[in-house]
Amino acid sequence: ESEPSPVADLRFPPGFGWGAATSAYQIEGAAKEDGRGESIWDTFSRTPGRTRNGDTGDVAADHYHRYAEDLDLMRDLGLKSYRFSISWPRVQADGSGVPNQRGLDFYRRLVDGLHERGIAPMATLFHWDLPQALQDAGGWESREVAYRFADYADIVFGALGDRVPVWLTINEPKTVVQNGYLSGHHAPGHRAPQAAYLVAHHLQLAHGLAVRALRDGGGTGRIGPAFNLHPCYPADDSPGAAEATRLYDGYENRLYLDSALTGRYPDDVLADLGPDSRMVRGIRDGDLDVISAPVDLVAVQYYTPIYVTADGTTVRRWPTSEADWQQIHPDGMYDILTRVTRDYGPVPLTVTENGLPTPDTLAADGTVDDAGRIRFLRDHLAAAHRALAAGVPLEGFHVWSLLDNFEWAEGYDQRWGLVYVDYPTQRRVPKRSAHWYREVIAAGGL
Ligand code: PNW
Repeated sequence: ESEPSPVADLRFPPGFGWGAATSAYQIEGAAKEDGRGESIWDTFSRTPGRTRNGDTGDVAADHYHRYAEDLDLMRDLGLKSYRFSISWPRVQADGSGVPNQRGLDFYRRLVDGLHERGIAPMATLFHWDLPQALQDAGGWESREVAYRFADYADIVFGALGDRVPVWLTINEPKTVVQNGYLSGHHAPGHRAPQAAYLVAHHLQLAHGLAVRALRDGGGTGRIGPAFNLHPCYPADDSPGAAEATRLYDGYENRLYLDSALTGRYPDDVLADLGPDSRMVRGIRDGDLDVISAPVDLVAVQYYTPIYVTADGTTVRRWPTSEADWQQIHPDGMYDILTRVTRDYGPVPLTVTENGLPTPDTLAADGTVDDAGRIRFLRDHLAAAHRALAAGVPLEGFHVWSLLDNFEWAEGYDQRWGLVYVDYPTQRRVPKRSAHWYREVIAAGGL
């Protein structure tokens, strides 16, 4: 394991957005404070059997109270960009109606603290914590929720728009579809394929309505979607595998990219869903114009490739991380970034998540040695650098995650942070990877 030399061989452009990412429910805690309402993740995580060890985000990394200390950690790392999410039920407890000023004030303090430390805020409007009241009214299966989201976005733009240069609309619509409505291992925990793709359409609609709300409100910030993209490769050389991979790619990537960036849903996916599917019946005239409202950037989250066989199942090709769904394949970063640029043109891209869980422990000498994270990030940054060299307009790279946090159904067992959180004491300990990342940022590359 060699540490980087102070002079970088792989230089990133000046102004590159070296960053780290988090989300509200995963770090904030303070679940009942300052007028916060309940979200579907409160309900889900408090339901026995849904999360590992019954873990919830009630306390998480207690960031709501410790944000000032966390801002200092970011400054010490030398971050240029910090991606966080805004909790809708802190802003509107029931997902509609008058805003809760105390909730907005928290994000104002956070954003001001970032500026004071020279870090650019990047705010995600929705990272899965839907107000429970809206779920009770049908959740994302209800078209109405997309309009409620636009109202919420408008409130947030009004409160913070002057201080947030980059907005992301919906975090990973695909994960809501696949985990929330197909496998059911995320909130709201349904297994309903017909509902799932209607949800996809309403999430895309919500994205477009929020873009429109920013423009209509005269907002000066930039805005875009945040997609987790999976490069899909055939598992073998058979024509059947190639064909199955194409459709798989439609569901994983083109469903979201095509609708948002070209104003069309992919024909193969629509045909596969069928004209009587709830999604296809739920598309109204004009929806795709809303969904494809011009964006300023596309946020790309890359974790793993997928290898598809002729019968449409998947196989494992590379070693996995502690997350069983994650195969470690840095070339996938290059492939997915160059593909987005090739297929959708020169829209600016930023990597908003990349990382892995490691089996970290706090040693007696107070250090945390996560050599696996250093190797992983080095290899993925090198792949991102190759994409830059190939002409991809890549603006930044955000490690998932700044802090160890509530990893959804996996609870606190998986540690994804650059910074270790000792949950009993809430002490923060920068891991070896954090020290390494600080030097990468200072050197401007690897
Ligand atoms: C993302 N997959 O979720 C989320 O945006 C984060 O909140 C989460 O903590 C992080 O990645 C790590 O899981 C994903 O199956 C969930 O490929 C599933 C997948 C990818 C990302």
